[in-house]
Amino acid sequence: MNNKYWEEEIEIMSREKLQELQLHRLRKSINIAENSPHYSKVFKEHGITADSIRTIDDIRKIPFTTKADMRANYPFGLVSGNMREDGVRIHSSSGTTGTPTVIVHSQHDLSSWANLVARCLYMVGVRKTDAFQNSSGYGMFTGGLGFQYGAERLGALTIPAGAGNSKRQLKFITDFETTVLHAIPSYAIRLAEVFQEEGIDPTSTSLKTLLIGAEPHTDEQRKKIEHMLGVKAYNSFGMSEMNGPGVAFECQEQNGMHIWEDCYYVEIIDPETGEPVPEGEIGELVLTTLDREMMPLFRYRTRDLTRILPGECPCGRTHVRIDRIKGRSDDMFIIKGVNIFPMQVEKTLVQFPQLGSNYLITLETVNNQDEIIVEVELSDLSTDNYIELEKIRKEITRQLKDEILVTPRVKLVKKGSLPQSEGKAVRVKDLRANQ
Ligand code: DLL
Repeated sequence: MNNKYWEEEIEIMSREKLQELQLHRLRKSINIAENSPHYSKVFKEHGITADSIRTIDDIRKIPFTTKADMRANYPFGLVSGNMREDGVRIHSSSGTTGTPTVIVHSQHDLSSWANLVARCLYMVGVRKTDAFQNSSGYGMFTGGLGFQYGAERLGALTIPAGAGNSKRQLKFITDFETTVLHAIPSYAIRLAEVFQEEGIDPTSTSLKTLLIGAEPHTDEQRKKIEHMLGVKAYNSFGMSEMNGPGVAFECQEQNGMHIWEDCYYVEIIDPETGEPVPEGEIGELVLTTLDREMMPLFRYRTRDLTRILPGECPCGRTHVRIDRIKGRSDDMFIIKGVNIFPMQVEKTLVQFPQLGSNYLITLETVNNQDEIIVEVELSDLSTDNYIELEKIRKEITRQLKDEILVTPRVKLVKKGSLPQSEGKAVRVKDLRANQ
């Protein structure tokens, strides 16, 4: 093995070879999925067989799979393998509305997933001599076990710290000389604050690499985290339906995330029409698993909005890069006819050193009009002077208006006064009458 790639042959494979591999694996996945109650029906209705797929573009003959399909088939209607013979682990995501979605893995699936995570870790320079600490919960959330097995596959010394208990996280970092940490971005900020509170300079520890993902964050936020913790932070993308982490990851160029096309077929579509968007344009990410045997998913509508970055990556990997996730099509809200994503608000707020990182967007109906209220915590760098604060508030309002085109009501609140979520941060509360 050379010292740049985990699997050189696959990571720098020519596009032509990669497509051949994709076609081969797509056909194989169709053969497998004919055994699932859901897909056997869908395939029959649409005349899909492995033989009907002659080129990789024929994938478009297969209808999309949606979260609603997964719920309608709860719990095992999309499973292709034999549950008791071949099923080895269930992951289930609660989601916000009712029925959870379920993913079942075979031994092969878990092994392939661990390998993908190891590939991501290796890509950002993690080696077997590193100490890897994971601050994700070890349960149904795939950030726990997903990273655990990936880091073990790589041979790193693993510290399965689990979620929360920030002081203990710090103790592990200093006592066990953690070099690589995995955290969701909102928790990485929390840890940086606890370092400050404890009077420990994070740059005096052995920590050098941070893996952040599982929730949307801006590049500005990443830079802030890097600065606060004195690390390089790499964006990590995935979702339970596609195993979990290990789907796409930034390389050391930190310019877009390579999506592992030997295991996932990527499409970017217009969420309204379902048609592919022109090359390089933003749309909804649609993914097909290519190396899963227990529960292949075809053309899964992720609802995540991104684009494929044009050009080749200087790192040499040939797998396409997707841009930082701009938001989810179901996260977007419309105020006074304008489409707004929470990330636009974050991008503006993060520019102000007087502000902390916790914020909440509330949508309300006042006198039959939609109102947007942005509450944001002040940082330690802020002043107590009312006149100064009012000036800052006005400037934030002005810049937000420039970014989102409607005028929000901005409220500056004391550090620690907004709710701090245990898991992924909740950024939007929609209290409008007609929602
Ligand atoms: O969040 C898997 C994961 C764990 C990824 C740890 C990375 C690290 P779910 O809970 O199913 O799975 O949530 C998936 O989270 O559809 C995106 O909307 C969002 N998401 C995940 N990674 C990113 C990211 C895990 N890097 C959903 N940037 C996805 C923005 C992300 N959003």
